[in-house]
Amino acid sequence: MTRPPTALTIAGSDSGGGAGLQADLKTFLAAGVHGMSAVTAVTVQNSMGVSGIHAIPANVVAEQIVAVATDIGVDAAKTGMLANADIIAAVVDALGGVDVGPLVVDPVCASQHGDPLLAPDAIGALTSLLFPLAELVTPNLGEVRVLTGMSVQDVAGMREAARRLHALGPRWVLVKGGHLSGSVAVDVLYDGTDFRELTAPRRATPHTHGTGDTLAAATTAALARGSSLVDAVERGKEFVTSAIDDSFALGSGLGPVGHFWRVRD
Ligand code: PXL
Repeated sequence: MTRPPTALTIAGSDSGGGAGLQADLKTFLAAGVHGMSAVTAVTVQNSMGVSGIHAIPANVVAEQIVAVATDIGVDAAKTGMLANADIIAAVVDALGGVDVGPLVVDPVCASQHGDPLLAPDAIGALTSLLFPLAELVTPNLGEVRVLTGMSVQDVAGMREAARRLHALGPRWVLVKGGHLSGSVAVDVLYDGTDFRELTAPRRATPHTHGTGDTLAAATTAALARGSSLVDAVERGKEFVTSAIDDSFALGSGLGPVGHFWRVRD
């Protein structure tokens, strides 16, 4: 077999396996892409929440990126939990010296339980250093509030948030409206010129742990396989919508989306 497409996730470990780099690697597998990881932090976590966070030394994060990019090659990359400003600076430095293809930045700030996954003083580094390197950033409305101060209530607000985030340097912005109400969930995709609305049915399930990571990972996998940005986001949405349909209870708290709906026989 010739070398398959490759994708790199720069993200934290979720010991419960539903989110973080575990979600990313499962999604890469389901999308037919060889997945690689630069671990940024180890979280101690189960379905009830996060009880510990151990950040990896920033130079070790950077070394993982350089090691895989210089030998194996990276067709597309994504970032998830980055933990602190030192790690963000080291990631930006590493990405300046190697080619990882298009970069998807999922600006992870907190877990679904509200546990912080990014130090509050790292927001500035995220937006000023990393956003300009991004092909796409994928904030949910909670992250929009942290990043812009905006409390978005409707699609008009999502468009304004997309405008403000686009001004920080990414080529595309996907503002995810999953946390608004209504029977249909609307996401707004913006490239600085045109707005596109992507819709999906809203599912009534509490078991959505890992949704954002999975969308960003499926989009990254499609980019690694050569899709255009709009096609990649549409494929990402299709993948995560089916994964939400396939979500399940696990432990006694919030269960994960089902990453293996496509690979199960
Ligand atoms: O879903 C965001 C996320 C990202 N990365 C890690 C996480 C979570 C949510 O819990 O644990 C490691």
